[in-house]
Amino acid sequence: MRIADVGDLWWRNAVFYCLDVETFRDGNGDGVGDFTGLTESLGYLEQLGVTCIWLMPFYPTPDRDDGYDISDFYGVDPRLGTLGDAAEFIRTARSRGIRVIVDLVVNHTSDKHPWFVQARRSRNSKFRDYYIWRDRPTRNQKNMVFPGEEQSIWEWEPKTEQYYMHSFYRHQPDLNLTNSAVREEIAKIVAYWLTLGVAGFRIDAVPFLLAAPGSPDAADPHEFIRDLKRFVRRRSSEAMLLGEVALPHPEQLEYFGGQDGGELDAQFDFTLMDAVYLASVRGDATPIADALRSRPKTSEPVAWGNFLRNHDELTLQLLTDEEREEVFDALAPEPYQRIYGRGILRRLAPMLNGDPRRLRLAYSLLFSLPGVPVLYYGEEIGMGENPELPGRSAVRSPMQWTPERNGGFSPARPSQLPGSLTTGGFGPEYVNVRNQQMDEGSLFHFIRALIARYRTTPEIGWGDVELVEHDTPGVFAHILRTDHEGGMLALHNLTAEPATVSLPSAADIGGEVLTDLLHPREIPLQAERATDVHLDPYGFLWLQITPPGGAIV
Ligand code: TEU
Repeated sequence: MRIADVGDLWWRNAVFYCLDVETFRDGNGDGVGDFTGLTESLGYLEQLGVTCIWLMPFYPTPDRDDGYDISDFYGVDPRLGTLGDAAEFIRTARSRGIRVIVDLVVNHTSDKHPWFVQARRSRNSKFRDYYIWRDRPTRNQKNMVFPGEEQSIWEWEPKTEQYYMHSFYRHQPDLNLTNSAVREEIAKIVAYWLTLGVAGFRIDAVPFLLAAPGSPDAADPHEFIRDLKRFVRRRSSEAMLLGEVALPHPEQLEYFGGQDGGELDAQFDFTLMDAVYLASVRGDATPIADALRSRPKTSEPVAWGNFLRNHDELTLQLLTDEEREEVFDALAPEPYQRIYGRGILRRLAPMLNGDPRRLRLAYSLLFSLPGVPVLYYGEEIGMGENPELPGRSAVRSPMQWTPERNGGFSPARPSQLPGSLTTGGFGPEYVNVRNQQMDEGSLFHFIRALIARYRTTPEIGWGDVELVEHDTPGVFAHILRTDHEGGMLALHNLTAEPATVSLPSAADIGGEVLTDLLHPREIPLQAERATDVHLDPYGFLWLQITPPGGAIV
């Protein structure tokens, strides 16, 4: 790979780690996680090897949607610390080589944001057009995000006798992005956080950044994202935009800006995430191969954020109804584990019954699929959910640091915590950072090793993917390379049975020897004919394709 190709696009092989300051670590003993606690935890994150922290919203908020209801874009929720604490955290992370990106939630504000407080009071308010008002609700309700919790995306405002639009909860009025004054506000917000040292933004709910459905003044969200990208690039040479676009691949291409780019730098791959679950439930690699084939090609370098879980429900909306039922039946058999008819309120480890082989297989896939891995806090130790917590909070319980009280998250009384910890087999007595740090055979050490390998294998983030043809349907085999020769071959056995894969000849693979990147051994390739490679049940291999005279870097 030439340096010129790599440029400054650091996010192409970053390791992202998403966390909520509120539930990560309490530094002042009041029961709530804070920036002081987070800053003190940086050594841990450095040891794990993550290179970029994505902070979920930490801004002042009425907290009716876990902080995604913002009442001041320029501040810090006082429960989490001061603006100074946040700035100090961003600086300290950077000095340890870890970048920070922050959630940019500008589809809506809280109804307690001063803009909305004024906008709803009078039709003549200068903030009225910051939001979307109609005399009559439109019939088009296809953007309903919380079926069962909200009946409509329109809410009546009795004082000024109009409806306002809210794609999410009724306390989250949608901003009117067709209004240039709103766009200027957003530019100021972005510029402000860049000045404080963040390296980019996770843009919330990108497809919703439209005006009211069917309205004549519907904004072109692409124009907005293009402008935002240009602006961000002018202000910072390194800042990136990672978009949450939970849509099928062809529509995602548009949010990269089409073939030529110019919009988002990176997007989460919801299609691939759903495919990984379907494939592992079926023990069949086909869905993963199909998902990778359907990824759109671009001439500009863009990045795909791969993930297994995030802070929301595991949304299976891109699967067909039958496929979704298959995943539901296998991973969320109980009705209380499901939500909105599309998602699962569980973390990965309990879904896989804590089976270490399946967990390792899943993370091996996450770190070797083409793109950049995004971890959600606690995944590295196999944390579980707390089904006692309401809705999506189930997967947002406090980080488990030690086996002691409150899992070492906070010395406060348990009733002061933002949510109670997981109990039972996934509780802190059994699943915690301290024990796993001391145990070389733990999931923590395994993920740490994967991260280290990922970081020294730039092909995974940068390379082109080739799907290897073979006759074992339960095994997913792919090659990542940036040049014609060499690269990495990964094999994943998605089944509970041992498997044998017949690999193409050395000439076809483009190397002489396969060097195991996770264990010390080599597999010579046959020059002219197939080489059989054996995999354990749920086994996997990362193999460097070593050309003649080549060596591990
Ligand atoms: O989510 C927005 C979003 O589009 C998805 O969560 C959506 O609900 C799902 O893909 C099904 O379509 C973001 C945040 O991740 C979430 O926590 C917030 O509640 C939401 O925005 C509102 O800000």
